[in-house]
Amino acid sequence: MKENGHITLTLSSGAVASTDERGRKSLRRAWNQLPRCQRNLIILGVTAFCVTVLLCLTGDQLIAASIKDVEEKAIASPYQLRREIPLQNPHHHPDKDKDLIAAAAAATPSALDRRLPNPNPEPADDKFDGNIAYGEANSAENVVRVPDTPAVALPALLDKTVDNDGSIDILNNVEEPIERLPIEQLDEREQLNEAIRSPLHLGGISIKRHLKKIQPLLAKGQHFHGATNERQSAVVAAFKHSWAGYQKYAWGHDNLKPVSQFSHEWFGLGLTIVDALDTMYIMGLDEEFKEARDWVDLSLRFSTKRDVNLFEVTIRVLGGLLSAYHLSGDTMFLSKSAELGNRLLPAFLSPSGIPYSDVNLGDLSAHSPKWSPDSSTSEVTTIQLEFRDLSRSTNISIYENVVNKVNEKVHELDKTDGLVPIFINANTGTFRNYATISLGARGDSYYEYLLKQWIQTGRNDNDNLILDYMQAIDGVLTKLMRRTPREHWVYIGELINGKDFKPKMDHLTCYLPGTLILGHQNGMPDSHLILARDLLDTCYQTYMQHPTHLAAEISYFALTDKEEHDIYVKPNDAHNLLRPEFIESLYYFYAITGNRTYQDMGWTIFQAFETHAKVNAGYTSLGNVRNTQNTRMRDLMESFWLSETLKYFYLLFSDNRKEIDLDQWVFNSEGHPLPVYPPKT
Ligand code: DMJ
Repeated sequence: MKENGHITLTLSSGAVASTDERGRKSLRRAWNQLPRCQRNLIILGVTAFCVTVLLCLTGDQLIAASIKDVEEKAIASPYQLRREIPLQNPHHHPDKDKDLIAAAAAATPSALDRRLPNPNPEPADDKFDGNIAYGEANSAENVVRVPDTPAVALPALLDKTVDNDGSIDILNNVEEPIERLPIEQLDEREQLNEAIRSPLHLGGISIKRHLKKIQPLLAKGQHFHGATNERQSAVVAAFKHSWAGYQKYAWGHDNLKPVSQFSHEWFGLGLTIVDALDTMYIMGLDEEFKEARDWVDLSLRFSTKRDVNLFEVTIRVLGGLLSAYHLSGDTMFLSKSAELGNRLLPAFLSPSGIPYSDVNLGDLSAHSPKWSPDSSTSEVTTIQLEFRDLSRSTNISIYENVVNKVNEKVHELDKTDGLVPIFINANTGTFRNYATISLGARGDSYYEYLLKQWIQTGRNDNDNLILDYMQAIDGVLTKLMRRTPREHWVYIGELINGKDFKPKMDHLTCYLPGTLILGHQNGMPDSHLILARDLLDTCYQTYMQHPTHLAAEISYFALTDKEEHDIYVKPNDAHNLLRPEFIESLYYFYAITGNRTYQDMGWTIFQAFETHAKVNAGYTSLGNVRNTQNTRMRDLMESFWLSETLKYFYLLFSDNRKEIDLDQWVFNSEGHPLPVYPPKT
């Protein structure tokens, strides 16, 4: 003890500093007199002490600086964090990082976009000339965002490596992974927030790594042999003609304007390419598919700060990517789907869980439409097939959970004999009072997805989905179905204010015969089949009664025999947008019955499109189907022409009516086939 005390004293810095030569010698002597093992122990202790002091100071300072930096940036811009993190990495090597970023840039511009300033920034006045303008920002109160970076987000943000999906691992040299709560152990709201904060992650790790982890679950891909007869070849030729015009004049843009030979932008997501992927795959257009695939891989970006419509992007882009993934087995499509799925999730941050209609994919915020506080009922109920498929494909439940909640909410609301008003409020979760009831615009695919979701999930008995569907079709039969006075055409009208019958039917409603026969095939009552047949005939009439053999957007029906025609079209409703619904129904009738009459009906209409809609650079929408000499070309080739109309024509004309087996696949509302899953036990 005494010796220890002496040593302690002589080692104190002040004493050492004032000691003379003699003192130093006596100190050395005293040191030498100590037993060797004691000296070693002391050296070890002092070294450990110094190292600890050094480490603590440096480490604390580093960690403090790092966390402060992260927090400050989180407040300023919560979703840009990833870009900044490498700069705070104590292990990072600036030159190496530069090289890695450059390599990633060469390989994946889309990934680079997420980390470097955009070389082609969006013009400040971001205008849209589409049907609906989604460009302007909403007022701040109406916009929801995830709260700024809480603790759960940090581990995910820290766990990164530069890989093909563009994420960055700052802990490259650390052997032990950071401990984090497994994503499925977070409560649902936290899972939702976590997915939104880290759109390049799945389950807390990079999407790519997650997909590697679930390798055995991944899709294997399907084989298609291409056209086998003249009609199918004619459809393939129509597809190629459309594609060539799009490639030449609108490549990478949403749509083609085939008359002016220009592009049309809506969401800036290359809609035509993504929507057409699975059609090309099914048609066996390998070269075109490969080119489109590479565009998706290298150029499809979701990080642009731009409002998009949740429903449209879900059915066209998410549905298109997922379908391309299932058919081709290429996981790049699943990877893109997962990022997009995460970026769409802010829509579900509403108080009720009913999604907002608009999402800003780059900003990760969501809001109601600018023109109304309400979402369309069909839009919030026509995202479920896609979000569920994303969950089942990635083994991450959050996507399915949020859309199941929408199902539950809507199920609980009061309806009119199973029929729903066409507007619903995302804040209150209730239908708009006195809104119209319609199986056309804003109502249509609510009914379609009740049946198709039930099929997708293995057709469980007593599932609310199928109970609601059956009740709704009863409502259609009792409240909306009528016959014309002379020719007895069956049609589905609307209830204005939820009660006053209007004999108006959108072309959109012509999807219903197909859905009804699909339901009948899956056990629904014969009354559904009878309605399906009658309605199919009427829809055919809406084409055949015009000299162009093309249907108008909206048809009206006589209520009494005093009216001149049983079916008539008003001048403002006489346009044709190349819509698919009737061809879709013909396809279901052929696929389910094998009756080739439906093929012949489809062939007549295909030829009408060839005659009136085909132009040098593609196929165009028309302003007037009532006069062959004055069709008034409207100059837009919608992406659904490629994803749906031509796909359904092609499948309708197939010699093999099970080219897509309806027991194994369910088409989403944009014509993208997704797999049917076995029932959950
Ligand atoms: C497509 O985008 C989808 O079919 C949607 O469900 C309704 N509208 C168009 C086609 O008409």
